[in-house]
Amino acid sequence: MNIAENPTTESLEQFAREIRAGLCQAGQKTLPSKYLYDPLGSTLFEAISLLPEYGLTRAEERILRQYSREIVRRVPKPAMVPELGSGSGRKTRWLLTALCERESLSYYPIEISRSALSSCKSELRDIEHVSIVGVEREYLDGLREVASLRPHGTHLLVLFLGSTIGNFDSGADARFLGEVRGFLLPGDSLLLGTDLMKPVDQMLKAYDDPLGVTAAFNLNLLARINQELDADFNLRHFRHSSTFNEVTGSVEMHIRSTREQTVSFRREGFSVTFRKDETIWTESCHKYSRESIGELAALSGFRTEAQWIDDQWPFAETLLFAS
Ligand code: AVJ
Repeated sequence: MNIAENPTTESLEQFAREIRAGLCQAGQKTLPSKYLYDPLGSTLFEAISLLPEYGLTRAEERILRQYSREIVRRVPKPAMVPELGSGSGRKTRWLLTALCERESLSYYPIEISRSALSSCKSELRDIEHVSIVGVEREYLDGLREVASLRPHGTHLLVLFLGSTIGNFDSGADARFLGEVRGFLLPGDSLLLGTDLMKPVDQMLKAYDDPLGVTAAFNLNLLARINQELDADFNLRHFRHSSTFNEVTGSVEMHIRSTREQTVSFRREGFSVTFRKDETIWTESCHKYSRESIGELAALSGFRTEAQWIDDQWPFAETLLFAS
């Protein structure tokens, strides 16, 4: 089953609007990182998660494989389980398997990427006693929808894994979790995955691998824009770059123009000029400390119930309760 947004013209218009706004604003050009995940982008991210330099996904999977029973024991039943950005669904398997040992339940992956949603559904289809209801919406719209379906007395366990929270700018992460909190009742829970601060060279390698998979993932955003908006980015004249911003504590992915050039958007009827070495900022990946997770939780109306940290790659899974 699926709860789908009405079809694609509206989302194509929104895509066009957001791309144009990000490229035409004064100062630093930006593109929203959520658009990295078209079918090829989602597949490239799956490949990133297998790279030796990118330990994040494997760390979280180790935690969930090892501690899902313990996590589930702390969550009241009956439970409904929405997930913000399910991706392939591979890590979620461990939690759903532990949950359905005690009750049958509904799982609601919330995703704007239709291809991610359908691979998640086929990945998890075989788990017994779990019915999967895909929600093709932005996170907060999807969560509002799922929360409105809650039967009286049911507990919500919201999953927000993979350190996707780190893609929000600092301050925006707490505002976003505050909005999530607004759809919950006291005692509902949020399982939050966050990548932790590590030595800078280790973080940079994770976002600039020698095989060039991350570069392909980043540049694919331009290929997607070419395809969907009939633009003419020449991908050979742009380069992937990653830097660590010491002030914000985030790895930033950029796309750098290797020359002065103009890109036309024929469908939209505008063009954008680039100076040599000018960049488009496509993603921030904030790295947390244990203290900053606690502060983030408190600021947004949650308290920390328990936390698990991987011993090979600093990554934290934190179970929060709505206060
Ligand atoms: C999927 C958002 C967790 O921020 O590390 C991986 C995306 N970007 N390599 C991250 C990503 C570049 C990833 N998340």
